Amino acid sequence: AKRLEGKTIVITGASSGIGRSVAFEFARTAPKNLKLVLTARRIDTLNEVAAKINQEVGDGVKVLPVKLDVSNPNEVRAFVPGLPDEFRDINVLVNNAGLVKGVAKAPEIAEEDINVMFNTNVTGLINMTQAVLPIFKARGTEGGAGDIINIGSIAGREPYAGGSIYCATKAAVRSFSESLRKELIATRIRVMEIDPGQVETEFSVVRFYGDKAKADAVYAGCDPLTPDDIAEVVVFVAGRRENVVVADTLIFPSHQAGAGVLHKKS
Ligand code: NDP
Ligand code: 8X3
Repeated sequence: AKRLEGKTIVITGASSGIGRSVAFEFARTAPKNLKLVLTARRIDTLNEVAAKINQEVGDGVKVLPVKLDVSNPNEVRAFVPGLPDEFRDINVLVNNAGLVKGVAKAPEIAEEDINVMFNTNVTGLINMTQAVLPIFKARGTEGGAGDIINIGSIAGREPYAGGSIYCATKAAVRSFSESLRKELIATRIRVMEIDPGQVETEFSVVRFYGDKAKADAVYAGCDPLTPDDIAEVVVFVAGRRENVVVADTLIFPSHQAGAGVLHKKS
């Protein structure tokens, strides 16, 4: 907790699921002098998350909700300059915002779905990273220069039918994380990737365009991870000693051993 004290943490996609849990977990772990910048498109939901965090941990944590669509390059460009001074000295960026749309197979995949997945999961993540890196680089080569934590997926390692675009976006995240770590070798900036398996969030509801019954069927007979399970890992890697880079992690629930390799209770 001491190592996180006084840090400014930016989380994308903090209105739901893993990102929301990451916000709570940072606040619980370092309830004194932490600054959290919570971003997503649904600002009302972010405001509720911010209020709940302060209700739970008190006002030692300063929470700033910011409406931000990471798939919109203009909004990303305006993000850092638009932050109040006291929230601009960012230490950790958690690139979590992401989504899957549909289970269509080529050549039936909607162009709109292809674009929204790539623009959010890949271009959005890259643009956010580039927006924040100058702040980290200005800290020079001292330890603790800054952390980029990218949320990938098992889907980026093991592509599956009906997920070609989503899987390709997560493979791109993985490739970008690895290149970036190499590009930043002369700095003390840490690039860390966390790849979850099955986590029950709004992910499947979004995949099935709001059809809750179809989303529930994904988890029937399964015992999926909770978003808190992943949040604990995110906060763990951010809290390691400055010279420790948890470069790469893969986290499954116990009934999963690959993308779509799930043991379901009948
Ligand atoms: P949720 O749907 O519950 O949360 C997704 C979050 O991303 C929401 O807060 C949403 O906020 C935000 N988001 C979506 N599009 C944008 C955008 N254009 N700009 C800003 N924020 C956006 O899903 P999860 O919590 O499961 O997903 C979080 C990450 O975890 C994703 O990258 C996902 O790919 C990854 N993941 C999920 C797994 C799972 O099984 N659930 C497994 C492996 C990885 P809003 O709608 O308000 O913008
Ligand atoms: C989500 C995991 O396998 O459902 O990233 O696509 S999967």
